[in-house]
Order: sequence, then C-alpha cells, then structure tokens
Amino acid sequence: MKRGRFLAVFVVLTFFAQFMVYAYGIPQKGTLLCGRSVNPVAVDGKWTSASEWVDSAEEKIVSDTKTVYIRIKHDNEYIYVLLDFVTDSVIEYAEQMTPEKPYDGAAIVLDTNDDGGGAPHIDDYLFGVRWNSPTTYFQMTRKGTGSGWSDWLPNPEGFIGASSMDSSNDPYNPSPHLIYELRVPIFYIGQKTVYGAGIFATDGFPPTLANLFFIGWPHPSILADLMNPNGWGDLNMTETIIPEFPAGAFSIATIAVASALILLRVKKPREIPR
Ligand SMILES: [Ca+2]
Ligand SMILES: [Ca+2]
Ligand SMILES: [Ca+2]
Ligand SMILES: [Ca+2]
Repeated sequence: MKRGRFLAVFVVLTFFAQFMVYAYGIPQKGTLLCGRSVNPVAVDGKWTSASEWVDSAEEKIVSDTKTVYIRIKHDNEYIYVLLDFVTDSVIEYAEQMTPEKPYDGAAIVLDTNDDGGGAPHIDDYLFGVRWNSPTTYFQMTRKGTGSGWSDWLPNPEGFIGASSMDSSNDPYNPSPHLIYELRVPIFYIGQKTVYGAGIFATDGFPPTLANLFFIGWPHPSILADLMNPNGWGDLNMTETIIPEFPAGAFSIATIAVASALILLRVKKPREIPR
C-alpha cells in the first residue's frame, strides 16, 4: 500500500522533473556544479575531441528560437567553460555594424565573494571573448567598480577566450555554428568553494543594438542581470568528477534519491513513548 503510493509519487515527480528540464530548460537563479576535470581541455573554441567535455556539468538553455549548451569544469588551476551556441551559424562582428555595433561573443561573470549586490563590485569579474571581424576575436577582462564594469583591463596571464565555427567533433550539431571556450585562472580570482556566477552568449542578429540577443545561465536571458550580481547563480566547486550523463539525468537522479529517503523515513519504526 505504502509502496504503491511511493511509486505513484515517484512516477509523478519524475514526470514533472523531465517537464521542468525540457520545457523550461533551467530553474531561475540556480546552482551549477563545477566538477573536477579529467579530460584535458584545449582552449581552441571547439570540441577538440568528442570526449573533451563529457566529464562536466551540462546546462541546456533555450530562449526564443535559440539554444546554447553550457558546460563547466575545473582542474584547481583553471575554470573551463564551454558555450556551444548550436543555433548561431552566422558571425556578427563588432566592426560590421554601424553605428552601434552589436556582435557575437560569450563571457562568464564571477562574484568571487558571493556577496551579490545591485552592481558589480571590486571582487566581481567578467571574462569574455568577442568577435571583432570575420576572422578575428579578442579576449576581454573587466572588473567591477562598485557601480558598473571597468573598461577592458590587461588580460591576466593564463586567461584564454577562444571561438570558432568548427563543429567537426560537436555531439550536438555537426553543421558549422559558433562555439566558445573560456579558461579563467583561479589564482587571479582566488580559490573559493562557491562563486556567484553567470554565463552567457550574445548573438548580434538581428543587427540592431536594441535587439542584441542574450542567452545564458542562470536565466535564459540575462541582459539586465549582467550588471546585477543579485541575479546570478551559485557555481559550486567540487573535487567530484562528474560522470557522463544526458541532460536532465541529475534532476531525475536527485528526485529518485529524495523519494528513496522519504520511503526509508516512512518505513522507520516508531519509537514507543515511555
Ligand atoms: Ca577545445
Ligand atoms: Ca551570430
Ligand atoms: Ca561581489
Ligand atoms: Ca550566491
């Protein structure tokens, strides 16, 4: 009887978990696990091999007609980020558009003290890459000023931002589209167990600045949140190696464990009061 009820609850929860993952993509202002990297990353803006990113947490972000897959992991020296923008097959570059120049690019913002705030402070960083011509992009580093982002700073040693249209090893979409990889040096930002974080890509199409499209984590579109650490998620650093899982498997596994715990609790014999 109780087991039957448990099974019914489990099936319903599992159903809704899948619905959450596939219909909404991500919860608002979530947490992302940054696991220990086993497979080395070549920061070249593409899947260098088909296994390069399989040992990492994955977030699939869908917004409007656009989809980006985000993956992240670390090796205690660097944090590595992949933004696989599977639906962006045309490069809009900063020199192309006049007068206001929307562009394609990607970045991670990090709140190193995880203290939020309504504007980036001096412990907050932005590391990004932006297309500047059909064949060139540049890397950018910014730091919070207390009221906004600084101008571009000299890029710290070890930081790399790279992008390409090379989808030859891409497990999601084999036709050419924009892929970004970032490598952030941990010594530069300080080693923490939790960072506030946001990860996003821009698409300069359609080509007016007002329409510059943002897609990212934790929100499907974080244009406003880019300036607002209160709206960022939590990036949890762990030594755990994340096994290869399809999207959604983690939430379903979590619910399976939670349901099992509820079942154990139900089955626990009651203490007899004295
Ligand atoms: Ca690579
Ligand atoms: Ca584009
Ligand atoms: Ca901060
Ligand atoms: Ca936080």
